Amino acid sequence: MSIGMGTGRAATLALRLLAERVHAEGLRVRGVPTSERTVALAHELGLPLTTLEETPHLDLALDGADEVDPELNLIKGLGGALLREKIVARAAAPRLVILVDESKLVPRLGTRAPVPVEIIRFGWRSTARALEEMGLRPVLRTASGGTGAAVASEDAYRTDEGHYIVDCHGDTAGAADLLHLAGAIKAVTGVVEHGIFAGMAQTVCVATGVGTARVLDRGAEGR
Ligand code: A5P
Repeated sequence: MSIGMGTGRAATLALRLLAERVHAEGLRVRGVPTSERTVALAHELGLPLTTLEETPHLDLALDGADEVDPELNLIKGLGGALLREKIVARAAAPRLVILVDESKLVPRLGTRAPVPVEIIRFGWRSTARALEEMGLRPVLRTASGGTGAAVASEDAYRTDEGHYIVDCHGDTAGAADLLHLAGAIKAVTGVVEHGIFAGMAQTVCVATGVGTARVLDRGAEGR
């Protein structure tokens, strides 16, 4: 199988378990990693890699999420890999399998997490201002973990593609209009991608305890 390899704690656990089976049972898999961290992990685990150029259609993508709503829409990107994650999820469509614990389930997206938005570095303050004019409160993500408008851009977090991320707080919980919000964010010049994954997850596995999980599936009724 060809597998999209996510980024973050849940994806790391899944890849470690997958590697055990690859080595014990001789499963034949190859993966497209969603970050340089996952590239390093795959090398450490001895999992073979491929690229989307070699393997444009994936059988499955495994990843975590920061929030999951009742329709299985997601916020992703607090780990900083949302752009590659979304490209890999699209290559695996519709087989995006999300692994979370119960703390990630929310009634509406934006309940706890901001919406991460990946933007190009050139003119980033103007891009952030355009997001502000939409009623959002974008905060430049820093490498050091500090926040606030006064943070020097030298300390800005850089994605694997060399972009910045602004975490958008504010009234993002209006999930009734989620697609509109996602579209409006994407339409801002300077925005590369946002962390709203609407209608992309087919299955969400929710860990409910040690060794137990329940599975939420998007069925004919949308979940
Ligand atoms: C990485 O950019 C994110 O989308 C992660 O997949 C997400 O933040 C979940 O990560 P954890 O499994 O570490 O909570």
